[in-house]
Amino acid sequence: MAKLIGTAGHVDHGKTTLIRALTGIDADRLPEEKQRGMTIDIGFAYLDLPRVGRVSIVDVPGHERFITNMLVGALGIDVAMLCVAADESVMPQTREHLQILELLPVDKLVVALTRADLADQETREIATAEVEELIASTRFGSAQIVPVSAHKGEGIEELLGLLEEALLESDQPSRGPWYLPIDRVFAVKGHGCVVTGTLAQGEVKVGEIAYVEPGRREVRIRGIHSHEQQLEKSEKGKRTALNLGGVKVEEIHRGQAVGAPGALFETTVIDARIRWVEQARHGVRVRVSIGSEEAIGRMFLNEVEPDVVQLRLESPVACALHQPLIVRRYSPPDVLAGGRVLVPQAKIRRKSEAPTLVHESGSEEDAILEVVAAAPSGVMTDEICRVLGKTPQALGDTFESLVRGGKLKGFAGLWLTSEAFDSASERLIEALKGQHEATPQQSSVPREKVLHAAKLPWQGKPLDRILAHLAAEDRVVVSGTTIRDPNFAISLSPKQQALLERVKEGLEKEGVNVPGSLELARALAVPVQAIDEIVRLGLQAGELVRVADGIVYTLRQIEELKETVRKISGGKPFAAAQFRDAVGTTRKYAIPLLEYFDQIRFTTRTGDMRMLNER
Ligand SMILES: Nc1nc2c(ncn2[C@@H]2O[C@H](COP(=O)(O)OP(=O)(O)OP(=O)(O)O)[C@@H](O)[C@H]2O)c(=O)[nH]1
Ligand SMILES: [Mg+2]
Repeated sequence: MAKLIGTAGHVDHGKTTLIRALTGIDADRLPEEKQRGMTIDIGFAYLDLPRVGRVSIVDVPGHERFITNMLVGALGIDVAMLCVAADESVMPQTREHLQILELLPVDKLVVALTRADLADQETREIATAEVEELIASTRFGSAQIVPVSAHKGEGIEELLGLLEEALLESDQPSRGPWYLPIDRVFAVKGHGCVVTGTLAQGEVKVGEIAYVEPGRREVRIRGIHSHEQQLEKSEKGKRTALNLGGVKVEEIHRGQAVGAPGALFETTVIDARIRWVEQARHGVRVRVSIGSEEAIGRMFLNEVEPDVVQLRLESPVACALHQPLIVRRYSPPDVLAGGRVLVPQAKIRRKSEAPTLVHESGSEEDAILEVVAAAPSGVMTDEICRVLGKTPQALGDTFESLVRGGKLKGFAGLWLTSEAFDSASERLIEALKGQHEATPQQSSVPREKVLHAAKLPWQGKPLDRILAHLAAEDRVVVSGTTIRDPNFAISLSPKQQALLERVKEGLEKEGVNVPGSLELARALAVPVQAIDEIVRLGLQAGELVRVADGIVYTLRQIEELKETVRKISGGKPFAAAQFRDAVGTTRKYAIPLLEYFDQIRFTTRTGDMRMLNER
């Protein structure tokens, strides 16, 4: 992987001049910069080193007014070149820049004691001592310090050697799909929109589809350039220009980022693991530098994890998992903390609530299991992806292998560990039994009631799938929006049983031409409501069968009618009229009966004929 060198240091301490001496390139490209002799925005150059090849260099401004631009440059660098003027020694931005570098994933530091020709031996020694003292308390304590003069050429060869050494030693793993925070946008005649930035991770190739965030704008990588070379691909650490198809220059701006599908999230709430420079109070207004963007928002602390903060931003930013960031106070803009993104799209939570943390080093499978196991009644795909900072596409294969391995169960996007599903479904069945006991005259219970009793939040499609799964295992019987325990039979009171017996008699008296509830009510001298009620219970108890609206038979009648069908069919197809005549009825009864037989798969209809399914 390519490494990016970046400068750092106080204003006028010779950063841009040193880059010119090292590379021959003037990184100050803006007319205003040339006119004022001061760097305002980040500038670029490159070096060809014998043992590492071509490396990109980003030059940052030293003036405190342009610190926001300095951060855009610093957020991508692997090896830092801190410039301290030998004749001026350590100054405020020397300290501030060093502080920032320490918070970022910068691997190595080399100190150039610049403008050495302006300092006598004693002055050089004082500056060296002050720099040594400054870096001693940082993680760059062993950094080399080399006096250089860009004007006289002193130390330039030595510095090149030290940079090469640092580049060879620096070891930043590049994990995850590529993305590039956009720091410049311009149009190239005949090519359209070009964006530039430092590729933050991975590898980009010509022809790929990518997304610009925030805004989820789909683009195609039409071409890649790096330091005037046309390339087929570019990699982490390289200054890269991407020619984007499918978008106009006016639609893209610095602060956005472009990345492979799944690399970037549009977000306003970020959980980050940080290191503190100055402990801030809960809810402090901050500036968050991330990628090439500076967003305003508030920082919220966490009592459970003191190194995890939540950043709630006033406007959306593009954000990648593990992306570095720097947090400064809104005003005065002092550096408060810096670190990396833990959850790109975080959920707003209270100070006392533990953030969802996934072991940052574990495998993807473990990470998913960890998130799923934390939610005993299941967690949706979106939520898992949000916590892990990955897209559903990126995690698809891992989900599949977890399901195949029997560790995970998925129901229309709701995921549970196998153990959690077993215990949750056990709870559901227990709750169902409880409901049956509470309402013994109801054969089936509304599923919402059961879920409520089992304290399970399942709903919608996942719920349908879960119940279908349990039904397939014969653990529940589903009918519409109600469910029943397959072993449950409703129990009627003696009085109800007596009335049901009279209704059955009334039905059987008329043979196939069964009376309706009005006729039954009249015949039995019972209110029609009572008939309807007992018929409902009889149906639920499985003692009556409803063939059509208002047409109900007893089980015995159905058995007799089936017997007739067996007789007339004799292994051959039969017509509805044959059945009608054989049982001595009209179409009013014959057709619903035959349709009922089709429905329970006793018969199968083909055209005008029916076949018995039994043999
Ligand atoms: N004598 C001498 N002067 C130098 C040397 N390097 C830089 N300078 C002078 O120092 C001044 C600042 O140099 P720059 O390279 O612009 O400093 P810088 O660190 O890039 O400044 P900013 O980008 O604005 O922070 C210029 O006038 C340079 O000519 C050097 O090696 N010797
Ligand atoms: Mg400069």
